Amino acid sequence: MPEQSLGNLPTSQSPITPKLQFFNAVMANGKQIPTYRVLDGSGQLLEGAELPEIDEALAQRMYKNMVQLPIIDNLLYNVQRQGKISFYMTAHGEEATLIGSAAALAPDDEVLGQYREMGVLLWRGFGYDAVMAQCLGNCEDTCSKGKQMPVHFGSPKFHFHTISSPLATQIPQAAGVGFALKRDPARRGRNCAVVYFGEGAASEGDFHAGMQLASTIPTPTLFIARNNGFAISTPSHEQYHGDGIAARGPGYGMYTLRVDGNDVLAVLSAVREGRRLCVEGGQGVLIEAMTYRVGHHSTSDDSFAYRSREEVEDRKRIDNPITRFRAFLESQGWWNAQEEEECKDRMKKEIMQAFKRGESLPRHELNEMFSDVYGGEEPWNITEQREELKRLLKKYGNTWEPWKELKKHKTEGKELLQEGS
Ligand SMILES: Cc1ncc(C[n+]2csc(CCOP(=O)(O)OP(=O)(O)O)c2C)c(N)n1
Ligand SMILES: [Mg+2]
Repeated sequence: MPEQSLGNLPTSQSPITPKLQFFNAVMANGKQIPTYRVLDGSGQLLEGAELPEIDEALAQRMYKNMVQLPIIDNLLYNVQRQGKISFYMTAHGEEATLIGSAAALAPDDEVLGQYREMGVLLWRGFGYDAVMAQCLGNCEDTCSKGKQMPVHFGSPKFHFHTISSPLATQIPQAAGVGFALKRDPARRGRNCAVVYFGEGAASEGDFHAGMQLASTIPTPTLFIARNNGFAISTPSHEQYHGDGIAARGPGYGMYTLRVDGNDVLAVLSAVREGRRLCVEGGQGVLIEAMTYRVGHHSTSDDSFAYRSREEVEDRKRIDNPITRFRAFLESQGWWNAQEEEECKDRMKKEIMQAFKRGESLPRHELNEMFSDVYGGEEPWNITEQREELKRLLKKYGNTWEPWKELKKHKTEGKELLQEGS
């Protein structure tokens, strides 16, 4: 029997009901939001699923981009252990989320990442030398001229905004970037801002500020939540008690999708369609990619203090994003064992070569430490800090420990030590 209409309040479209009934779910019958998948756990097309538009060349490019990530990650993780770089974060387990989304975006969509999104930059052509330059902080680092911690990439050329360590700051900034794109006649309806963030970062107030801004202005901002199960040691079930991050999208009136983040083809389709809605509608869209952080949070973490080795070993195997996509490629006749071997050998050589080259280069001139920190005229505090360093170097001379560091810099700090400088 159809429910009798009791009308609605003058200020709302909400139908009036005599039933006192609280609700606590976005989906009907209290079900959780479904997870969109294209490939099953072993890389076969799921019954009823549609393959995204993809040809052999694109599929191989995506696969190669996924495969290179753990090779770089393993190298730089070990290099940190040797004390050659100060810090590192891997993207182990999240390769499909990163590459599937990168492949779905336009190369000039503005990306605002959290810190695990190096794969997006590499997809756009950043290159191994630039990765090494940033992580080593050598004289070729264009991201911040050696001023930032490793993995804090940034590239105007590749439309990748510089990473900030304070969590979630990129989220309202992305809504602002979306607004700027909307105001620019050359980019309106053509580009969006894309913001990546972890499920942990989504607990920050900035997440809500960004969602609200993109929703109400509205601005073409694509929100990609990487739900990898952990915020350092806090498991996601302690991070929220609702139905994940996706459940919040409709609260802001945003088109929302939850996707299997270990299924690169599902991520490709999801982000293509999400991007279309975002750019054509000039509005915010939310995608929650479900994945698993296989690696430790960072080189400063030992995750076996809060999760079992068995769990990690299981998750490396179950729905592994790389082996799953490889199985799909092989089933299409687009890849074989020989290509796999050659590809990995070549990448390992190229990555090691880039590291060795990067390691042999000096750091930027010491003076660069103080440049480009702020735009415009140099503020007094930077001038003061430069003078202080000059004074200390001159006072304590070359017996002082930091003096030895000067040798690692181009011109060995001479620009600061010269009389009258
Ligand atoms: C405002 C702020 N609080 C705390 C931290 C310390 N911190 C760095 S990463 C992190 C966890 C973030 O987890 P999540 O957003 O899920 O991203 P993931 O590391 O899982 O990719 C924390 C608490 C920080 N960088 N900034
Ligand atoms: Mg996380």
